Amino acid sequence: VQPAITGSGVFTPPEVITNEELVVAYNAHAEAFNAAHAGAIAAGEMEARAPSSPEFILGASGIERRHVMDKAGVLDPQVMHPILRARGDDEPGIMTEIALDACGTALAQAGREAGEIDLVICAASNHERPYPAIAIEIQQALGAGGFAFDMNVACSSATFGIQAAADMIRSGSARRALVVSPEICSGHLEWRDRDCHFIFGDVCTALVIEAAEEAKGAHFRILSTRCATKFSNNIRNNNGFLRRTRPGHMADRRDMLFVQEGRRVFKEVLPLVSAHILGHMAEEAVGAADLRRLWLHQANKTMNDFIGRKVMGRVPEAHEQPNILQDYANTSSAGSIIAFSQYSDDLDPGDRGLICSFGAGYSVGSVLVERG
Ligand code: CO8
Repeated sequence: VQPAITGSGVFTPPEVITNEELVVAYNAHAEAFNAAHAGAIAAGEMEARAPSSPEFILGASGIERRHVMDKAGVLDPQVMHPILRARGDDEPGIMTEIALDACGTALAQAGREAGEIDLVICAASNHERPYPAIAIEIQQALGAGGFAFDMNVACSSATFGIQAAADMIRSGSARRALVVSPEICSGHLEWRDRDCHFIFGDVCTALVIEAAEEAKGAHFRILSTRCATKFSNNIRNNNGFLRRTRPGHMADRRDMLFVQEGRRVFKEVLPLVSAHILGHMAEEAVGAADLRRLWLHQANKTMNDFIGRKVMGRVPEAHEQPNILQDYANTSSAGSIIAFSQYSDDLDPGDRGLICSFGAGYSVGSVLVERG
């Protein structure tokens, strides 16, 4: 059995925050913080919060704006996080809600009903609860059969999810899968930290994966997948269930949100990813000239430019390595799938491309596909 991607969908939250709006909110927060702690700052006991700027953000990352589930809370200098309606245990959670939207689009593209799905993988970097699995709630809300489970490999969740689904379809344990990545990064970002306040946005992507011979229309055959991991603390989150067992755990909440050593990540991940993609291509006897497109993880434009150059052996044309991060920011595992979903229609049968994620872990996942 040759597995294939037969449908893709992206749910994009309607609310947008531009860099300019973000910086106004952050700078107001920083000014208020500095005023409130003027004494301690003057005495050298505390560091003043320096202002952010739209120019820095665009130059350092390539991000121009991001979509979020709640703009008002994030931009309120007194709040600085999204405010989302609390839901009862008997109503669908917010991750399920956005997953249904993205799955609906993917199913329509594949020409499939939800009842024909027998595997749902919710592959994301933050699940709103540990159990019951979000994927099982999505399975029920859709009316899908079979089985469902959650998995988390941070930014690489979607590509690792594609590998898991493709392997299960090949082995016969599932016939037709949805790999869905609801990423509500805004709930997990420290918007009061200027080093990272601009990095993330919210979105949900979904893919239908089934045997190529069952595809009803245009599709992408999954030729091969390759996943790799290497432990690193440079991107870390300590918000696990054991947190209340740590003495003084409520005093400092900072490490329960997203924390990273951005420069080190940048330097260490680039060679890892370039070597990973080149190794995968060599293994499959695929050369740069055989690839029409790279759909890369969407964290940073300079990072993608570097990887594109290494992989292609020249500066890639914009259409060969499309970025979406200027509009979405980093959406964790969803980034490369948004790029794939928005920039794959124009490929011709037989054209090949490569989806690649990378992120915390570290993890790298690449998927070599061919238009069917
Ligand atoms: N405005 C103005 N100045 C600033 C700002 C700002 N907002 N922020 C920092 N500066 C200053 C710094 O203080 C520093 O000053 P100095 O040189 O005096 O110390 C200077 O600007 C340079 O700062 P950096 O070295 O931090 O800046 P860089 O140019 O290296 O860019 C980036 C920072 C954009 C973070 C860059 O390093 C980068 O993109 N790194 C890789 C990031 C990455 O790929 N991370 C992967 C994370 S994704 C993942 O796997 C986690 C998934 C979990 C999901 C989480 C959901 C929330």
